[in-house]
Amino acid sequence: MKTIEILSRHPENPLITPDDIPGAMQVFNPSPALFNDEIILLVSVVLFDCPYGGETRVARSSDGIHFRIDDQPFINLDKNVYPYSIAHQHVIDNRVTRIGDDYFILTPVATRNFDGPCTILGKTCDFNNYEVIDIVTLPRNRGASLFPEKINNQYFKLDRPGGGKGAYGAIWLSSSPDLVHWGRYRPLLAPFAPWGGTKIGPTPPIKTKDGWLVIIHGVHTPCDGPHYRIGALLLDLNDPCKIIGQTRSYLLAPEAEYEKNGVVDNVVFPCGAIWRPEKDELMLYYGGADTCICLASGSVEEILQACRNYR
Ligand code: BMA
Repeated sequence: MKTIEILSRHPENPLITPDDIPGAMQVFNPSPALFNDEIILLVSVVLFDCPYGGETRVARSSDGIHFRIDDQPFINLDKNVYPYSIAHQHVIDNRVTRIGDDYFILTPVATRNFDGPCTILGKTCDFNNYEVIDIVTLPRNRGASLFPEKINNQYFKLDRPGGGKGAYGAIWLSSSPDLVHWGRYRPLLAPFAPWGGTKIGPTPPIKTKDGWLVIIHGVHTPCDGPHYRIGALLLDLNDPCKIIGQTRSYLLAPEAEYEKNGVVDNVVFPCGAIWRPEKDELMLYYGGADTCICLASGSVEEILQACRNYR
């Protein structure tokens, strides 16, 4: 099994490293959005003087390659306000989805003494002000990702319950009339051998003519520890419970030095991607070895073909 050769790494990778943020040990797992003429990344940052938790910063760029990074955290949960009083300070790995003029953000937030991360829904219209909305998953749930529009008059989200040490993490689907009350849970995809047998996780679906394209990560754990790779799924446009395509192999695996060696070795980790239909280009920003931020890009048409043909 080898990488499906569609995505190319940007020659300036890694685009963002801890050297770009004073006091940072890690800057990783970016969630991308197109905002006006800029590419925004919500980046996960761990500082040396806050070793037990990470924060989210906004990075902004006009060319998608060179980023300016805000010097303050973007998401500040008020620990004096119930229920956010249970939130631990680890606020990373966001998934952003634009719906209308708002950008909705799902954040898996660690909880102290409350059984692991639950997902908080918030929103912004300018990437300066963050407004918290509610907790929208029970704990042990990472990677929840919203679809960008209603389907049959309901909002949909992908979830990754389970996970954690020694556990098994599958992808589920749920729907909601208002983004806050969720139900009609449906199992979508179980972990699969050989490269996603430990756990898998979603990112926000991208609408294409052939179906909802979902970039996923898959984890395989040989004796040298977990290896994180990236693949894709294709879901039916009208009935997203139906998987109509899937890459058999992966689109990206830890092969470059900055993906193989870092704070956590052998990790390429996606939290979303930007599609430029006019150029048939997917811009996949991802974390390398939980240490830096990288870009790989390639043809969406070829990724769709790989999904349809189970390549
Ligand atoms: C996952 C998350 C990610 C991280 C990955 C690899 O469980 O914690 O933030 O990139 O593990 O360490």
